[in-house]
Amino acid sequence: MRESDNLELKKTHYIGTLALSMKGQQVVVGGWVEDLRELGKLTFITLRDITGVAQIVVVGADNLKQVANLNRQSVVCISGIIQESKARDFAYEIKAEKIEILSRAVHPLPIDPIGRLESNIDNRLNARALDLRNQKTASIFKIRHHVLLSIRKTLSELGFLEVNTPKIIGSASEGGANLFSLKYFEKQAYLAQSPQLYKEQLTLGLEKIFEIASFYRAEKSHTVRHLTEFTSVDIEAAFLDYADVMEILEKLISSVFEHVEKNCIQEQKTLGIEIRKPKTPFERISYKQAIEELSKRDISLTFGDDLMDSHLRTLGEVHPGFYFLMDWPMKLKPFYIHEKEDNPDVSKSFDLQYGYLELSSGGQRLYDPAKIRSRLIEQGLNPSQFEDHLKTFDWGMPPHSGWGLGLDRLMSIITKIDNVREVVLYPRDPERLFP
Ligand code: AMO
Repeated sequence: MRESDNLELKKTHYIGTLALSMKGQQVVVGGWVEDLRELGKLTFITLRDITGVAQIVVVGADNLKQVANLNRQSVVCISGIIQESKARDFAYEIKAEKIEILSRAVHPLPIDPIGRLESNIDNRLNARALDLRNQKTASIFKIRHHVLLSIRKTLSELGFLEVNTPKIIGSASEGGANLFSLKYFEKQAYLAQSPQLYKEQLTLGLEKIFEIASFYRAEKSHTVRHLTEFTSVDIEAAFLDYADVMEILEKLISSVFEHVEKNCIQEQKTLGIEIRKPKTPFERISYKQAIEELSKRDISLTFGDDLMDSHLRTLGEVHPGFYFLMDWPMKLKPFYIHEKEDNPDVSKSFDLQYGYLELSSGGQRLYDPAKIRSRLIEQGLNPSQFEDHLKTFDWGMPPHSGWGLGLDRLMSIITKIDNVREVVLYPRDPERLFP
């Protein structure tokens, strides 16, 4: 509910910048009423903005009348003087002189945004904007911001250019399965599953590129790690082999943890977690070693069998942290992955795992168009649908490698929160299309 459009008070300070050393100074703060205690001649308001909380003392008949019955989560601007506080939780408080009520919260609210009353994840997601007033939820997204900042910094310093590729596409990038189709005027279009083909093509003009964007998978997976719209961090680099891009991924993960450890101290406290830089180098185990390890645990697989969720869970018990699972059989890998020269059944590919969870996959790419054509046919795909892509391989395509990293899964590891829905603002899964 809107109170007034004539804003007289203009916020001069964020709460996080105030201190007792500013005693006597006049400030204007603006935020949300987290708590309000009416004690007769005095009302205490706990006011929160994005940077913190402050105690406001309201005295005087007019001011007291103004805040009487003010619902929690209403929006106010308050001009007042900083003074010492006797309260246990506050070193200073603001003695209100002028109060403007900008917007009244209408109760009952769908969830308790302070988190005193626990709400289940569905109710929280249904009221996501309000859920962000819960400091635990806000901390997740402050950390996410820092993760993105760190990724952009690391990749830029390594000479990668950030690009944006189309999300509305005319044919599949990763093969036909899991594609969302949509009507594009009179034509059929799809939502991109990954930037795979574009990022490979861009290496011939820009050499080293990265993209951070939403991609779409029409998978009816009901797990804590699958979304139909997820954020992917993708890189592709000319003249690098798969060992080189694995090193880049390791460096990037390590820098992200280091950055968040240092820059998100309050957020770690709020979430009750300690974020620590993982030990590098990450362990590197081959697919062949993995199936040997599994056979010691009475799981018998032959070369070429895919690793199912249960297998990855067993491997995750043996390798609980980050590790690369590499050199997968060619037959399990997409058409664009390069084979090993000394053993064409084995690919130059890898997944980055965290325990059972796959965080990233990548590899060295084929860059001989004839080989790509025959791989497409082998996999039951029609090369004629890839002609726009294949023709670029005749324009001076360099050897290249890259990977795609699931940002939402990385966030769930950093924050130690299992369900990726918690670390995405407005998650999309087979059931959830709103808000
Ligand atoms: P892949 O399909 O393995 O590889 O995807 C890369 C990473 O993206 C994340 N991811 C998902 N996260 C949440 N929900 C989903 N439905 C989902 N699907 C994938 C995972 C996964 O490891 N083009 C290749 C990458 C490359 O080779 O460069 C690709 O898309 O963390």
